[in-house]
Amino acid sequence: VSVPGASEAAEVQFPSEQTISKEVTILYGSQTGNAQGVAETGGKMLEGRGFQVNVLSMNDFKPNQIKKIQNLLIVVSTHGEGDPPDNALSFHEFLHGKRAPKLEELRFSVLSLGDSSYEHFCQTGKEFDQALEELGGTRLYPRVDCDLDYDEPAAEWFEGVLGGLNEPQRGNAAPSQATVPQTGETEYSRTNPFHAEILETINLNGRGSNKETTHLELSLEESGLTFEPGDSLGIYPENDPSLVELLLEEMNWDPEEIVTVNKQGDVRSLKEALISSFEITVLTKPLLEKAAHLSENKELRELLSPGSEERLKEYLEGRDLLDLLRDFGPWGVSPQEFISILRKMPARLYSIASSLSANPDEVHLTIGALRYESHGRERKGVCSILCAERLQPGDTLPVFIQHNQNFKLPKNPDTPIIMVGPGTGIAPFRSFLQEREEMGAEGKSWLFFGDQHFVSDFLYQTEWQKWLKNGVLTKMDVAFSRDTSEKIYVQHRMLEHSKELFEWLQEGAVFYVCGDEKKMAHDVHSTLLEIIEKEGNMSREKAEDYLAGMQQQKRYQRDVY
Ligand code: 2AM
Repeated sequence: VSVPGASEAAEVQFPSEQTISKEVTILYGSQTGNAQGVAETGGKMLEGRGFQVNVLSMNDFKPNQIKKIQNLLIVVSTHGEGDPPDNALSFHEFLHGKRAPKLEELRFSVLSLGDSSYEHFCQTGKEFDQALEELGGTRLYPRVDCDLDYDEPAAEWFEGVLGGLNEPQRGNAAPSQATVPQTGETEYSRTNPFHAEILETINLNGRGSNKETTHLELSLEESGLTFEPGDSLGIYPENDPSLVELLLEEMNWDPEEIVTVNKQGDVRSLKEALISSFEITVLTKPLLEKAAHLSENKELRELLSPGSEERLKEYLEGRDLLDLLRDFGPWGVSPQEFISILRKMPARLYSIASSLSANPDEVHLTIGALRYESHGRERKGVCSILCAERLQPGDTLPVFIQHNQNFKLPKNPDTPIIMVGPGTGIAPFRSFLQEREEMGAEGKSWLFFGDQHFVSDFLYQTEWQKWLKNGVLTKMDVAFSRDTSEKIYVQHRMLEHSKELFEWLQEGAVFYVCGDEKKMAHDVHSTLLEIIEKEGNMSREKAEDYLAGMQQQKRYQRDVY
């Protein structure tokens, strides 16, 4: 047994001023493309500062190469119940498993993306940070956990990292004072959205449907924006003006009072600010903590005290800012003080439903309207209801393209594809087939679609029929769950065709799933395993390896929400 003693320690080389490695590896784990975007933007910044930067998706990185790396940056998001994104799974497992090497030479830092309205906020980032520390790595800058509004903290983290990279001593570097030059924003982006004109809005559902699905067409003319099938469109929506009215009445505030809405000092009327600049429909623990400083109310303090975690969780569920204001007054606070504790209006991402080659200068979306009742009040999805109820052709929306490398058509047009997309999950597959038609692709394709009723909910029905007829689509199976006494879902259709489905997989088909994460994607995953197990005569463990292998080869891709 070798005990690390003085002699060994002395062998560790501390990089001197001259030997600071200029090589930086940035690994991202990203489901929707946010972390990927941050990694790429930050990577460019570091390159501009003279570093040799390699930006990679975690599943494009050979884990045992980590021993050769000196400077590692991790940008990773968290999903569902604190889960890593699909493309981070294998690397995450590797670092937490027996094969993980000692990493005493490694300098690292972690940026985690998350949403503070979820219990397991930034969990995956925290786990990477801890694992790298336990393996012996040294932080070149402390981990930063970002909420939905991640642009600024991410830029600050990269600045801090830059300081750490330039620091020859190991150990936690102090934040760098150097400011990152603001890149001239000539291009449209997340932080500089394009105002896209609405060309058309159509309700895709027929009479008698329980659903309202908006087909939205926007113009990208003169934006210079381009996208590929599988990418998403980000939209900055507006809050419901009638909800804002209620807030203003509750607080007895003047809608026309002028307030400052950001660090840059932009001003607008309070009413406008509440409509377009801030999130008012979601409560988070950090928000309540800040609000507790603005109210004398004892009950709010109690709710936040140790031991009340369960009650707090229950309170946050399904309530909004109006509930908070009503429940915990009186508020001796100015509008300016109050809005400064709110989260910035977050962008909503929608999978793009059209192909640029089929519809130049346009982008189409498929948006399901969200309405529900909670705590005695009707609640509405911010962006989906804006699109369903208030948008007219000629209006504009601030938008940006979110590239997503995790959901892409195979490069080879001959590769077979299997697509599972119930409900609005159908969106990217309309884009896929439009693109394959334009390309004259010859590969087989198979679509599974499901919704409640055949008559009212068969989204884009005539388009699939056209593609079945002209051969762009080879096979289609549908599952209408509420037309029969027993529910039939897409995964039941998959099982009915398990033999053929497995044959397609064996031929190298790429399997895509888009739509609801919690139930549908989970059940489709289990069904896929069941099919592989049965048709491939494999044990459960072998089937899991088979599916993990597919994931590694990017032949199992998910766009789930
Ligand atoms: P349901 O509403 O009748 O339960 C699109 O929303 C379709 O997905 C609907 O037909 C819906 O059925 C169905 N769906 C609901 N839960 C599902 C699950 N766990 N797996 C697959 N489809 C599901």
